[in-house]
Parts: sequence; C-alpha cells; structure tokens
Amino acid sequence: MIDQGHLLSLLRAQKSGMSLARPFYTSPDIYQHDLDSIWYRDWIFAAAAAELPKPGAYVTLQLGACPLVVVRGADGAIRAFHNVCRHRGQRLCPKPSGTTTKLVCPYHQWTYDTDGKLLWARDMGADFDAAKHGLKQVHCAQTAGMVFVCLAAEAPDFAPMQAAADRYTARHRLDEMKVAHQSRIIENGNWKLVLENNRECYHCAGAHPALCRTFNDDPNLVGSDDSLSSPAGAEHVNRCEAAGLPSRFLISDDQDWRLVRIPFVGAAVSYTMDGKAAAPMIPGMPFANAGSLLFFHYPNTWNHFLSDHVLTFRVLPVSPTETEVTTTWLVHKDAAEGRDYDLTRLTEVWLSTNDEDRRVVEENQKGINSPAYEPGPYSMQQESGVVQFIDWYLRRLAQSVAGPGRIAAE
Ligand code: 3BY
Ligand code: FES
Ligand code: FE
Repeated sequence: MIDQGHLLSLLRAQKSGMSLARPFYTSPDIYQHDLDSIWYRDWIFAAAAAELPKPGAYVTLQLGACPLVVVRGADGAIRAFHNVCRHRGQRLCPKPSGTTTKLVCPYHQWTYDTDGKLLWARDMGADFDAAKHGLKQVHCAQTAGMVFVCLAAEAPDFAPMQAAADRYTARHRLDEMKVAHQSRIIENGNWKLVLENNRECYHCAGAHPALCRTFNDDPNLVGSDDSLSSPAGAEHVNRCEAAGLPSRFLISDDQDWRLVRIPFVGAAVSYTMDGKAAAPMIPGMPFANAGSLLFFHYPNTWNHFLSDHVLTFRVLPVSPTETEVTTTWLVHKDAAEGRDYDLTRLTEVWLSTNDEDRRVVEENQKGINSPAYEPGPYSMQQESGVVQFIDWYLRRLAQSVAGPGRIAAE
C-alpha cells in the first residue's frame, strides 16, 4: 500500500497543465492505489450487450485482482459475478467468452445456474447448504448497449449517465446490433497513457494516416471544448439536432463521462479508407452523414456511434506498464457479412489506428521510464482533453487520500 504522506507530496508537487511525474506511470504502489481508489469503485465497461445475444452467453474480464464473469441468464437479464468458484476458489470460466447452459467449475464440477445459484455439488454431505454458496454478485447496469460492472459495496449513481447515453444513442438501435468483429491487444504502457493518448488528436496527423482520411483532427472537436467553437462542429450539431439526433456536447458534473456528436472530414460517412459507408445504414438513423457520436466514461471506455456501425473500446489495466484494449465492431443484426459488409473494409482503419496508438503508448512508456524524464507541458490548444482527464485523475486521487472504498466481496 502506498504511504499516504508520500502520495500527498507527489500530488502537491504536480503542476496543472503538465504531464504526471514518473511514479504515476511506473510505481506498483500507485498502480495498486489506482485500482483501489478508481477501478474498484467506479462503473467499468465490461462488454457490449450484443456480445451476450442469448441466455447462457457470457464474457469474462480481469478487473485488477478480480476475475469477473458477465452472463445473460435464462430470464434474459444480464448479471455479473466474481468468476471464482465457491468451493475452493477455482476461476470458474477460464475463456474470454462463450455460451453455456450452466456454469460448471472445471475443478470439481460444482455447477451454477446462470443467475449465480449453486445447483449441484457432489458428496458435500447432508449439512451442506447450497443456498449459502451461490456466486458472489457484483453491480451490473446497462446503457447505450453497453454493460457496466462495479465492484464497490455501494455503486455510484448510474442513472444520470444512463439517461443521457440512452437518449443520445437511441437512434443507433443498440438492442438490434450484433458483433461483427472484436480485437484484443496488450499495450506495454500504463493505463493512463492509453487514456491520455485517446484524449487528444495532436498526434493524429503524424501517427494515423488511415484514420485521418475521415477523422477530423480539429482540437475543438475532441478536446475539453464543447465542439461549437469549431464552425464544422457547430454546423454538424445543429443539423443533427434538427433531425432529432441528440448531439450537443454534454459532460457530467464530475467530468467522468461526455457525449458529443462530431462531423467527419468532408463528405466521409464512416471510418473507411474511402470514407464511404462500411455497412448498411442503421435503421433509425435519419441520414448517413451523422458523423460520430463520441462517448467516453473514465476510467475505461471511449466509443464511436456512427450511422452504419458502432465501435466500443474497453481498457483494462494489467500491470503498472501493461494495458489491455478490446475493440468491438457492431453492425445491425440484419446485415450479412460478405453480402452487406466486408470485414476488412469495416475494420482496417481502426485495426491500424489501434496498432499505431499501441506503438505510441509503448514508446511513451519507454521514455518515461528514463531518469531523464520530467513532466512536460501539454498544449492547451491541442491537448485540453488530456488536461481534463489528468485533472479528473488527480481530483480522484486527492479525494481518495481521505479513504478509498472497499470491494463488495471483502
Ligand atoms: O478515439 C478517439 O475518440 C480519439 C480522438 C482523438 C484521437 N482518437 C481518434
Ligand atoms: Fe470449483 Fe472445486 S474449486 S468445484
Ligand atoms: Fe491515436
């Protein structure tokens, strides 16, 4: 555990508008503190609901020390549990995803219903009470077709974000989407470097030749600004809102989530090499050139809702200098691969972009590891989104010095 006095002195030494001091990106103690004070307390994006299309479908994730399983029950409800057998603690579901009628422990075959109830345990004697050995449940809630989990004993209020994100994404028909593709990569960098990289497009022209064909790198569109100071941004918001698409910049009071719909470059309508659609337009969208609805929620997700497909991004810390990034491409369920969309065309821009960002983040970590590294200034013009993220992070750490929360299962 980090010494609170040491953390306080690091926080006090931190200058606004400057990148973080090295320990924030390297120290195992600060990494553990990040888990305790942020990752084990906040709502964490676990999976797109479309990844759980029918009863018995499940997705697993490793949230810090906690293996979790998110599963759709026979009643259709999605629940989340600690992925830990109540017999001797075996990890119950070892695979990243699957479909099953019952959750069967691979060790001694204790068998759980998809609602977490223990159904069967061999030779446990007459005194054994199965009802006391159900899976430990964790908070689980949905918005914008995305399933979030929370390990805190008392979860933060999900309702405000849920109301806003459901309203902004309604026309994208998230309940009618299916998974077209998923990629999972490990970036050898601290999780905050992955988030920082996402919150600016200062690097886009240099790093992302494919993305820049369609993604507008105007800093007023993706930074902490409300997008209206960009003439293209204002025109886009007005046109979309007039067509009934909520689009105006909206950020929560504590700045941990934001929604805004931004335009693509020129006549582009999707993240493709030629800017043309990658999949049939989602029924419900008023027109193809609706740009991209951006939705982030700290600490672990940013997402793009287009008129023809949806991209979700899940970030999970693996170690102080390793981060898993899972990208999921969703299309309307009636779209058939080969007939209505080509998988390469749909995925190539973001597969390249993710790989380019991975390299940027890894080189960033390598430089920060050097004793020569010292915090440098963010560009207020280009990196206001990063400053907004770092300020959020530092605020959270400052609050946590008063006392981090506890995990519900403790
Ligand atoms: O995925 C994103 O939203 C960010 C915005 C700027 C860089 N990157 C493309
Ligand atoms: Fe799961 Fe024994 S540890 S059945
Ligand atoms: Fe990037």
